[in-house]
Amino acid sequence: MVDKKSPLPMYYQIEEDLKQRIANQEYKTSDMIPSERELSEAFKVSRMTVRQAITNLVNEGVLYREKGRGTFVAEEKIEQPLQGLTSFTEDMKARGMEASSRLLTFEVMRAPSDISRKLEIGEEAAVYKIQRIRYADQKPMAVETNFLSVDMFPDLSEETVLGSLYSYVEKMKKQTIGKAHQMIEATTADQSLADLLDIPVDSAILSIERHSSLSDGTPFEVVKSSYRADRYKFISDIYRT
Ligand code: 16G
Repeated sequence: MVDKKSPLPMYYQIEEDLKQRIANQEYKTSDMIPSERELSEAFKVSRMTVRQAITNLVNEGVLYREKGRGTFVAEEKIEQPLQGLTSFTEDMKARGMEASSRLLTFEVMRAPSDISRKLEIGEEAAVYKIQRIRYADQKPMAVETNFLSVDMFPDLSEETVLGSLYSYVEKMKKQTIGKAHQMIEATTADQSLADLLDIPVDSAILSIERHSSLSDGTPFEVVKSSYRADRYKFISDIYRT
């Protein structure tokens, strides 16, 4: 409920009330929430105020609107810690979800110049270009494009990359993965990415590039990933020094 005497803005109180109802499972994932008119009557506030609260929750990814249908409770975002160099397969397993992939591309090509530079291999050396849609419990989460040196992993196969690439590097190739440098930026989905991820065109995307090295410092992969921003948030603990 809202408290008209509180110094907190009404729309903010409504947001908190709706979030509480979602946390209590009064409104569950995919449930339609009451209409603006119903909410404005229940909270005894104007429809404008309700609309502002709902818009804020839509922008936060807590709710989503469907044209002509109503407003629904979104799935909770996956919280991905920024510490720890983990694989998609491990991340999903840690959450009790099942990781799977659809292979879009598996080809050997001459390395584009930025890739050969980042992998520290000869200009135009052969690299694999592997493009996969990554699913969590059968739902598309990301599209990833990995580049790896063919010289380094001559026996890499389509079958292997349908499973975990990191498990192949560590368990089959007996290499130790050391560290990665990662960049995250905001972009939007074009038509083809939107189709692959099953989201509307222009949806927010977290665009990530990772350069990973073995423990001896040898670069072994360059990965460009597009993660659904409606399903993912990256979190980290930061310390004041
Ligand atoms: C993650 C990594 C990606 C890595 C992949 C290996 C991010 C942003 N990206 O998706 O760089 O190649 O895991 O996963 O976290 P796999 O071992 O399941 O194939």
